[in-house]
Amino acid sequence: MTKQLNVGMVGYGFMARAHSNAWANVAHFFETGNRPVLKGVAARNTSRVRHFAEMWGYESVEADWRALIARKDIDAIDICVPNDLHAEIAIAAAQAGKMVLCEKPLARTEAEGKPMVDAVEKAGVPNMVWYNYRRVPAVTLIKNMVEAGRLGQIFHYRAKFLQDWTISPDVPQGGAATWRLDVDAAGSGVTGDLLAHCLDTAIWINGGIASLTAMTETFIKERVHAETGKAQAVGIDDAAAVLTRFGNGSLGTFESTRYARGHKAGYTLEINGAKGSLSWDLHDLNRVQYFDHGVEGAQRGWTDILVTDGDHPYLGKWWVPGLIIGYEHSFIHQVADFLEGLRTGKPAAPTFRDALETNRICDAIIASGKSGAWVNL
Ligand code: SOE
Repeated sequence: MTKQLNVGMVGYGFMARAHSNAWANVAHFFETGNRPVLKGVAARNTSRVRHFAEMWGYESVEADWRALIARKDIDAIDICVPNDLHAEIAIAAAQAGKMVLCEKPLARTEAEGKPMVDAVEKAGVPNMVWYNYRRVPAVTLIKNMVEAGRLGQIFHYRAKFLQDWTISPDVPQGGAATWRLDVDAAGSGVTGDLLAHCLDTAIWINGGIASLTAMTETFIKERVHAETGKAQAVGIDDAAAVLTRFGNGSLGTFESTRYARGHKAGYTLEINGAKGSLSWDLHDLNRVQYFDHGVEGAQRGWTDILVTDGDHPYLGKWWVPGLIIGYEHSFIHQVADFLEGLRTGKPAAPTFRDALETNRICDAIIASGKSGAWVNL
């Protein structure tokens, strides 16, 4: 029998739209035993949150997230606000016995994330962090192929996430639209915002990172703060380049920046193993490039796999082979897995505890960027 699962959203920005779309649509495509209902949304800006509620069909609005958490008719709290607010909301939600879903990164630092993990585990409430790129079917296919041993021993994992929207010194820091540039709100710059995605996918596919060294840079040292109107030192990393050694002996290279002119969301990854290579590009997200060294010499070459068939991950629930899907589907898949986890009792990853590891790696990157030293994890 299908149960109703009442969702309480905190926030109304870009990520709240991506998550709301997932909650609203998941039950049309995935039978998970739970039908999410957009029950309430909370934010301080009452006119904006009312407009958001109307657009997405939320049944009610609260001006304070505490009121949303206090409500008996809310089952799950979904946190889509700047990183500095994650911990307080998540801990309060867990203590009130709600399921808690949190936009990535879990927290600004590992130290801030630890009590969040403790709170959800103490309360025994289902929890998950929205690292959505794991659920792009092509990325899931790569994970499955690596796990099945198709690449053999892994030598290299390579990933980058490139953007270009902060190159102008006129972009402010802080405030609703540009809090990602304010170290107090975000915790870090590209490391926690972009590289965290690459790291989450990497440790999921290739296992844990044993040690790393990083170069980080802040190209623009001062920006006006949107809230005070005053120029203030910039505390975030604008770019990061990282070398890692994985526990399985392979080498990793990671890069993220908001200063790669022409790149808007250039997330790419590649893995090289003894038996083959696999690569993926977010801008062509339905495809996997596969080199199989096992193919007879004269026919050996890169194969372009269009990941839209019914036997590809998640695709059996969508259209017919050949019809592509997009960015928003990764969130629908994540919520489908979360609901499936409720049904089976096997929690969907990454849980808060899983995502704390990504925070730990991000902290090491920031520390190494300052010291120039290798960090053992
Ligand atoms: C930043 O521009 C951003 O929106 C990230 O915050 C998201 O996590 C990433 O998926 C796309 O870029």
